[in-house]
Amino acid sequence: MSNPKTLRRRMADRGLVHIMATHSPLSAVLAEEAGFDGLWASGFELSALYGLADMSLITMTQHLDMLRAIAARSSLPIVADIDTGFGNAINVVHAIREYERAGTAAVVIEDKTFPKVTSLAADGRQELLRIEEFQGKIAAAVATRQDPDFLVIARTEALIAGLGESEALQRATAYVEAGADMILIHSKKKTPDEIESFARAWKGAVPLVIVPNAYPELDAARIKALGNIAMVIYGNYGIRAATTAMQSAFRRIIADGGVQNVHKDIVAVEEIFRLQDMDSVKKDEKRFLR
Ligand code: SPV
Ligand code: MG
Repeated sequence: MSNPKTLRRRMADRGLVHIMATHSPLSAVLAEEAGFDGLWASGFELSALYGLADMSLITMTQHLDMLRAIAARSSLPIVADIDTGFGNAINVVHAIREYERAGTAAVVIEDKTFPKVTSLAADGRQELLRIEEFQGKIAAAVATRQDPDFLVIARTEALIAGLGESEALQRATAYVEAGADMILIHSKKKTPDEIESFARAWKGAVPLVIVPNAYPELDAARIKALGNIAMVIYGNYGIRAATTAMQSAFRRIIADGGVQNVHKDIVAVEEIFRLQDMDSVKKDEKRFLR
C-alpha cells in the first residue's frame, strides 16, 4: 500500500492518528518502536537540530535530505512540514513534486508570508497571506500531486496571528474550497479553549489537525470528544526530550568529573548498535567479506 493510502486508512480505522515529531532517522526509529501512527518531519525540530531559529532558515534541500534519510529507516507514513511552501505557488508546485517523489504521505502548508516566523514565540511578528493567494498555493499543491491519496493539509495561522476565530473559520473554509484535504488549526494559548471553540464551530467538510504543544492538557480523550479532529501532531516533543536528556547527562559528567555515574543511567552502547541495525551488517560481513 502507498504511504498516503496507509495514512488515510489509519485515520479511517482509528478515528484519530498520533503523529510524532522527528528531526532525524534515529528519532524516527524510536517513534516507530514506541507505537506512533506516523511521523511529523518538523521544521521546528530540524531548525533546532541545526541550532537555528525556525524562521525559514533551513532550505527545502536540507529538509528533503533529512526526510529521505528518515524514510529510509522507518516504514511510518511521513507528514512533511513544508512551512510556507518555500515561496509562492510556483515554489509549491516544485516542492510537491519533490516531496511526493521522496515518499511523503502528506504535506502541511501554512498561510504565513515567506520568510515565516515560528508560531509559538510570545511576541512573534506574524504576517498572513491574502486568502486568494494562499488558495492559489493549495490549488497548486492539489493540481501537482500524482497520487490522489497524497494529503494536502492547509494550516491557518489566524489564531496565532491574533486575528480571532471568525477569520480562522473564514480562511479554513476558503482553503477547503481550494481543495485542501484537512485543516490544521494552530494556537499558542496556554489552555485548549481557543482550539476547542474553533473545533466546535467548524462545520466544514474536512477533518481537523491540531498540534497541542502550547496547551498540553488536551489529551486524546478530550480530542476525540470534539468529534472532528482526525490527526494530532506532537510537535517539538522529540527535540525537547532529547535536549532534556542531554542537558542532564552533560551537566552530570562535568559535576562528577567523569562518566562513572552517568554511564549506568543511559542506554548501553549495545542498544545503539541495535538501533543502527548492526546485526544485518554483521551478517553481510560474513556473506560478502571474502
Ligand atoms: C513544527 O513542529 O515545526 C511546527 C509546530 O510547525 S510549531 O513549532 O508549534 O509551530
Ligand atoms: Mg513548523
